[in-house]
Amino acid sequence: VEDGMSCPMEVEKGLNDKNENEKHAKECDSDDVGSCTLAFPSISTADFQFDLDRASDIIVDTAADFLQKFDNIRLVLVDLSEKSRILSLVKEKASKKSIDCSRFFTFVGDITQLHTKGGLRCSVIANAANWRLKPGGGGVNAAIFSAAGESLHHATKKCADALRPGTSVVVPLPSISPLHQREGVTHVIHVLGPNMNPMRPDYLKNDYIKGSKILREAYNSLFENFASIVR
Ligand code: AR6
Repeated sequence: VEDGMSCPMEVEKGLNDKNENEKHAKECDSDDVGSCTLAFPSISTADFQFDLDRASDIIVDTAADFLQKFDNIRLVLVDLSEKSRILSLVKEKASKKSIDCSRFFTFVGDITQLHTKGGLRCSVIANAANWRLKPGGGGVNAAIFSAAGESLHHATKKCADALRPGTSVVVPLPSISPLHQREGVTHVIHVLGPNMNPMRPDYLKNDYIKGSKILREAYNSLFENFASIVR
């Protein structure tokens, strides 16, 4: 359904509606759909302080390109609050581009509780990681490592020691992980985006030419890695 008009996205309110959550949850309420759905947070836009307007352009562009290349997959951008500005921007821009909203949509909720709290099945979730791939820190990284338990830490170590900005790594989540058991998450993809926060090491000093290139690479890497799991 390449028709943005058939999806009233409530963009004019600027808020992210609960009814929309429920609608998408119903559409995704099967294991088959869940197994080809990637849920991801907005990389670099909180702790790493990347500009939201630029980030939303990059998310919509890279997602649209990816959806054209692969059938039968879904991408879901998740954030915690109904007032999330990044969700509103992405919704507005995706709607303007007439992206099929059954294959790419936004969702309000905790990415570690999408099934139990949101009724949404997503077997693959992305993490906005740090370069050392260490648990904790804050944001979505702390939430995912804490919900997944020790086994994610061990599984991650087997796959990689560190990440370069703009790259990602797939980690199969052991079946003993509570995140696997409770939420049906089979893989976590750690992604390292560009850092624009002067209080963190290696920040890009407001260089948005470099930063945007790295964020684009990060999403392309995430989506390609997701495709390699689904294939
Ligand atoms: N569920 C869904 N979205 C979330 C959740 C959650 N549980 N928690 C946060 N978000 P951030 P970054 C959203 O700061 O900017 C860490 O310390 C949040 O609102 O997690 O890439 C790492 O260790 C925002 O939209 O990631 C790194 O050092 C998005 O997730 C550093 O932060 C990303 O926010 C990475 O910073």
